[in-house]
Amino acid sequence: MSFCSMVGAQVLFHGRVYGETFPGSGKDFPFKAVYCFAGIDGPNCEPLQFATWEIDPVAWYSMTGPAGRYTMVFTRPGKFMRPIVLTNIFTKPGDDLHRIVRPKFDYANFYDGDWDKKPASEYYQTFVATGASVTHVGIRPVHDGVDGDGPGSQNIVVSIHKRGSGTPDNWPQIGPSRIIRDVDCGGAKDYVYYAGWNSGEVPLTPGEIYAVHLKGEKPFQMFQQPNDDKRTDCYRIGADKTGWQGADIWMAVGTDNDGLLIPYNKCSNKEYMEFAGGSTKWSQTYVAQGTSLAAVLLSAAVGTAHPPLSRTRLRVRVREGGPNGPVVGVEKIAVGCGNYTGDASWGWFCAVYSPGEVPLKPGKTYAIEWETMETPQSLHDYVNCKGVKSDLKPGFNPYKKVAGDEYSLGTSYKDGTVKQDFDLDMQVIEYKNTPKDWDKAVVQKNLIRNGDMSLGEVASKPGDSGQPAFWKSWSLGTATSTAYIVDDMDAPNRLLRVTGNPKDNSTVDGGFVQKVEGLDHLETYRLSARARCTWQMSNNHSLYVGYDPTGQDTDPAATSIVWVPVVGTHDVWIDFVSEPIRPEKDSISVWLRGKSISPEQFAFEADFDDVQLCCVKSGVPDKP
Ligand SMILES: [Ca+2]
Ligand SMILES: [Ca+2]
Ligand SMILES: [Ca+2]
Repeated sequence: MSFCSMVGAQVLFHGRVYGETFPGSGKDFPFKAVYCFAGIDGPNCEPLQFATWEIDPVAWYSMTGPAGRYTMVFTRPGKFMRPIVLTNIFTKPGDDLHRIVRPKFDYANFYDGDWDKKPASEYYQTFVATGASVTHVGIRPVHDGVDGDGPGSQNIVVSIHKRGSGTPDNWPQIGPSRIIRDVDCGGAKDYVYYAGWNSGEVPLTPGEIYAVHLKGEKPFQMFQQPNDDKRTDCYRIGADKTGWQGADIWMAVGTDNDGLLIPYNKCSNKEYMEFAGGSTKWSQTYVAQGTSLAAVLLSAAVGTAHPPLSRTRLRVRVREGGPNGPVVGVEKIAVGCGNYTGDASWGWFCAVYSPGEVPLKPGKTYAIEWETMETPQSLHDYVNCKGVKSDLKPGFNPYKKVAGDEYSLGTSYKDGTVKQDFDLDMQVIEYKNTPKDWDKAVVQKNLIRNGDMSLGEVASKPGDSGQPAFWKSWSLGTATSTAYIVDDMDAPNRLLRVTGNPKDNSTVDGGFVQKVEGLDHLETYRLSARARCTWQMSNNHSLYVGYDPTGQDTDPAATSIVWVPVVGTHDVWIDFVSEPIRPEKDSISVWLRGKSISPEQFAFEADFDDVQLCCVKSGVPDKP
């Protein structure tokens, strides 16, 4: 289903990408230059894109586009932030969603107010695993200038070790090492460096203790946060001191702890090194680990006479078995995000997927095929900053993976068919679990109180209306009666009933209302109920379930109430499920309504039971 044809008011996504500076600090750490993509379901929507700001307002993002069901991806291949994926973001025209997004690390300490005063040749930083394998490590060496201009450029080897006996230098290594090249922290240079792994390369057991080992060619220093918390600590090896540091160093460790898998990761922080070659189409094969795609990213540039990446779209197809295999799932559109100088543009293309749009079989080979969808028509008005007019030639030039970051289980294909002996610089993010009908998934916690109508003083004799707990009755018609009763056809089940027989221009029109508080404007909620009526639904007799996103529960005539007719067969329970509802602030009121304007041989009865309001699941699926 595609909502892209909608016009009119658009949706605004904005906010920040923040981490916590160190556990318990309560201070936000800004994630700069993170690529944000938001895409609607289906084949025909070009994703929105943005890169978080590096200057004030730092870590800020802002995207607008048409309403629909969005999947959002925050990632920066080649940098240390573990990607964030949000799903089931149901939006309507005019929605304004200000959201702080936070990555979920196994270890994160970004404190730069102190540092190890003496250089060490090796550091071991311990962490407690919550995920199944390591994919991201970020480090930030420092040099205080006391001993000159710093150690100069060097390579640092990063490896992961599982706790064993003795000090961490005796712990066994898990998975392959990575080399971070050209680490230089002299003078004012205190950059962040990164090493990555594909999911599964460095397997972890959640709950166990591991250490990230850094070994330089020359002694170096690290930012650190001194603390007494021995749950994590740093062990250093150096001329001045070998032993536990009583501090945690500036480091981030991202793992498969979020329902995502990254079977094809960018494992080096070196970017934009060597071109693969200009073409209108490129493919790369890889082996899936998850059950459906979440996002695919490709590092590429476009020519000087071509519009920038942010205005360039690629069609993305996933082919089973290899570059000539059948297309699996939905073909999507990728958009670029990155750098633009006015006549040169490079960065990353990304297509985003909701769970199940491209189903995958773990262990099977797939080809990701990228093909430009630009045409002479879409290019013809472009003029670059040097006055060069578009050459009307669509195409793009991907970057190769850099040396030391080869992908062994696949390769690339120029023009989608000509096999190459190198891999494209990409990142593939998958969902580990793909439950059926994820678009309907809700958190199984009923936010309505007494939704099954089991609580209250039930009507005990004719003429008594009873009093259900937490529900208020309301009426707009003079012939309305409301009652809380035992269903005499299904005792001892209790339900709410609206009844009456309108005569002499009177009407039955009323029901029950409940206000639900403590909700979140950033979430949506589904309302469900069952309802039953003694007469066929018509202009004379009708059942409604209503909701008011303002949360008001005093005015049944308010235009803010959305009344949805319950449609079905009379004298049979009808199941009702609403669309996702977004509260204007922090509450929604739920309205049950029976209406009858025509006298009949016997009374109109509208029954309601089992009302639920449940939060729509908007994260990554956590179960199959
Ligand atoms: Ca500690
Ligand atoms: Ca390869
Ligand atoms: Ca009941």
